[in-house]
Amino acid sequence: MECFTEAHRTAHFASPNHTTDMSEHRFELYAFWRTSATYRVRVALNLKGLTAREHLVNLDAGEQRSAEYLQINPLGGIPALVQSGHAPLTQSTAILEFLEELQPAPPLLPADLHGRARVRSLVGMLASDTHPLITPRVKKYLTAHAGFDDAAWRAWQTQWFGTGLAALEQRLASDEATGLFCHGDAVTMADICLASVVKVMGIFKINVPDIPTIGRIVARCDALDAFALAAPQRQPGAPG
Ligand SMILES: N[C@@H](CCC(=O)N[C@@H](CS)C(=O)NCC(=O)O)C(=O)O
Repeated sequence: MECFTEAHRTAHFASPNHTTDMSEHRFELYAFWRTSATYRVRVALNLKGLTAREHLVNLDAGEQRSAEYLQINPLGGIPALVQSGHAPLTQSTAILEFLEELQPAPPLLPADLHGRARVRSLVGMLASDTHPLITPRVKKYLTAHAGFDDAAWRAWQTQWFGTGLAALEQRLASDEATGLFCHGDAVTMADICLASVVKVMGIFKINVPDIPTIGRIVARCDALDAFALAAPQRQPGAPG
């Protein structure tokens, strides 16, 4: 992919419990600074002490719909993760599962069957039922075909962020499995997806009221270096 700008980044957090020699793994991450789904992969790479060379796919310039990028992800979504010698991996949650299996420590899923199902369910609420509604391709369609102006788009964002996060808040606040994080007291994929949605809400200045459990969990995530270093504003290409 010659047309995308390269940006080197290195994870700074080698887990003390690594079970595999990671020197053999080299990844290329097709990314853009503000994308929620890319943030998830950056956090997971950081937590697992893995590194990737980033290639910037500029969403504002529509590069995700270029012929070059559509060869990597025919759906035109960021991110894609490529491990040398293998086909591109798309879908951030599939990439999280891949990284979890590749490098099990630290675990991003609970040890028990029902716990894993709960975490994956929380992930689905965020990554499948909330985030896809506010992507650029949805905005492009609504603007071109449904007469949406900026105010209508903002109302749409507020509606779907609000619906998703209010339901998640209700679930987290009422479920005894919730701990310091979404599931117990250790970071899981659910926290990564939660923080990813809250990050992009911040970028678009959408405020969802009355979500104290979510607020305290995301604050705890943000205090961890693996999350802080993945913050959109700290990525190459972010506005100064
Ligand atoms: N379900 C996909 C979503 C990928 C996706 O839509 N990413 C957004 C950025 S967060 C994107 O690239 N959108 C481009 C567009 O909508 O045109 C995933 O989790 O990887």
